[in-house]
Amino acid sequence: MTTAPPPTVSAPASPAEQVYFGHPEKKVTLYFLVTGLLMLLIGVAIGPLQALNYANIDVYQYLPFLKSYYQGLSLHGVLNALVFTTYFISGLLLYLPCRALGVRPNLVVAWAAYWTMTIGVLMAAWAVLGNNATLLYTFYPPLQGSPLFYIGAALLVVGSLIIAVQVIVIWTGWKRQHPGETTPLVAYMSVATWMMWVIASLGLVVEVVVFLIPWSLGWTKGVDPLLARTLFWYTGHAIVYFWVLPAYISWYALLPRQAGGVIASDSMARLSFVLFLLLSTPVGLHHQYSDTGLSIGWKTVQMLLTFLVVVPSMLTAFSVGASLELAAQARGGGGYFGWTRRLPWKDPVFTAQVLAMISFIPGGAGGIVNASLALDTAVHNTAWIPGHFHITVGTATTLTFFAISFWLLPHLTRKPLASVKMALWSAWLWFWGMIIFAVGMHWEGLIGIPRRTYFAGATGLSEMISRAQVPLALTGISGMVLAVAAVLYFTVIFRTLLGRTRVSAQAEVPIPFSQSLAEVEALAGNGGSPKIAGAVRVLERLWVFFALALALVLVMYLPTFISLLLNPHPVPGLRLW
Ligand code: HEM
Ligand SMILES: [Cu+2]
Repeated sequence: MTTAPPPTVSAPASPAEQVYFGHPEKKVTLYFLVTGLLMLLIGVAIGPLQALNYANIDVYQYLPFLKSYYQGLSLHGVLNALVFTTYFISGLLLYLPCRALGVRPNLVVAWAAYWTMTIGVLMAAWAVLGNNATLLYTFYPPLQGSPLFYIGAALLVVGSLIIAVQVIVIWTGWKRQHPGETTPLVAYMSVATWMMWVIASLGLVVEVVVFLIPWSLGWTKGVDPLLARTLFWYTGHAIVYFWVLPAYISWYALLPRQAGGVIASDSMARLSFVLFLLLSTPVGLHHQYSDTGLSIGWKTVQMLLTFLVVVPSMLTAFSVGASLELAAQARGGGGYFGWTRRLPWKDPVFTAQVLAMISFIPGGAGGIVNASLALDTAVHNTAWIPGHFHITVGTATTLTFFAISFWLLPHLTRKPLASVKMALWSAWLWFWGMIIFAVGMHWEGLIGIPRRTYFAGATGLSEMISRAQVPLALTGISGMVLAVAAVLYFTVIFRTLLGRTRVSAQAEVPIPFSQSLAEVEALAGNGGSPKIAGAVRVLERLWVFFALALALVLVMYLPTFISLLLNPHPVPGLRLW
């Protein structure tokens, strides 16, 4: 990047306006991303204290603004897993598909989504900070929080759905204007992700709007906990794909160019997204193996469907791996593993994403254990579970979003990344911190150490704790490593955002849309395979797959919901904190 002075553009007056000139949607994107990162900053600040709690070091007594460990844990889980991700994804999956299609989004709608979300988050934050919604991020009834929390959560989801609808509408408009053309890959994957989220978010919306809000306002006397949990996990499993698919978009379609190569297989990428659209939602019962009152038959069927997700996951792993090998070969690399040395490891955008992918390997393997009816009983509600999701959403997604922020924030603001070195360090430390964390937590889980436990106040665990000294210490240590990683990361981000240098329009960091191998070969005159072209044409019909996904969900869930609705067991709310 050079630091040449901005070019003389006549229309806009201030340098900031100049940056958005031609692409005003950059500003709303920046707001989504930066708000999301601020939420992550607050959420992550509490994480190391929780980790110290596992090492039996109680810092909570010195924090007057937190009434309990569980209030802190609620804030941590909600802000990191629900709020940060939703903001970041909404900004990213609005901007990328619009740029890929060359269409400008309706800015009034985009800002309406941003403010809907923000008002919601402020309401929910007010409730949690006031200790009136210490519900953990799963907010299971009969725990009952302030209505502000539930209304805020609903608005957060509604905001994301506004973006979903906008992107899908833009894409259908584009299709009408470009009959017979294939949707650019990034736009295709974004639309598939949003379609999945439209179906998947239904459970949470119904749970909150139909049941929890009226109940928390005192309009209804009770809520059926099992029905609420089933609606929650209907969304709660699919939401992990809402978190991870944006990372996949980056790995499949942006990383190849960032590594200096091409996409190994465009059609494989499309196929895997169609499979995720079909398979993400109808499997939520695998979170409820221990819930009595649900049919073991449906649990088993959904378990088997869950295992099918292995197929698109493996497609992703091998396709992305092949893209990286192609990139390394283009740089002169060769051999079975020797090629990896030729990759641009000094670039934090690249390295953070590869580390994110590596963390996803044990993450996925652990997921197979969680999804198995028999094995899950050994790890259910133990420290194993947070161990698992910190290397999936907490690393695979979060570290990929770090990588994206390292190029996208400079792209949106034309401000160069403040420190490449510090960015690299933050990525490596986050990776190792989370690996140590995961080793500690999985190990504790196998010993039987429960999750969601304030050790300073817990009784009856001493025998178990005495057997888990080493892993508990690892959790504590990882918290300190992660704290350093977070400080480095946010220092780079704030120094970048507050920096004064802006590069010229010509020197703007480009959006790294990658070419596919087939495209490159076609351009070189070698032609493409007609079979692949036919497959892409079939996959292009996303509405058909959307309808199929909806049908599959109905088949997998309707009998369970009908039986729950016919046998209601409403209970009044409890406040245990
Ligand atoms: C500095 C980095 C982080 C540290 C040290 C950390 C530490 C922890 C610990 C020790 C727990 C378990 C607490 C318990 O069960 O009692 C936990 C829970 C959790 N963390 Fe993190 N975490 C970090 C970052 C993240 C990130 C980036 C995400 C998601 C994007 C995340 C999402 C969650 C969620 C959803 C929970 C569960 C909350 C609940 O049980 O209600 N964490 N974290
Ligand atoms: Cu799941």
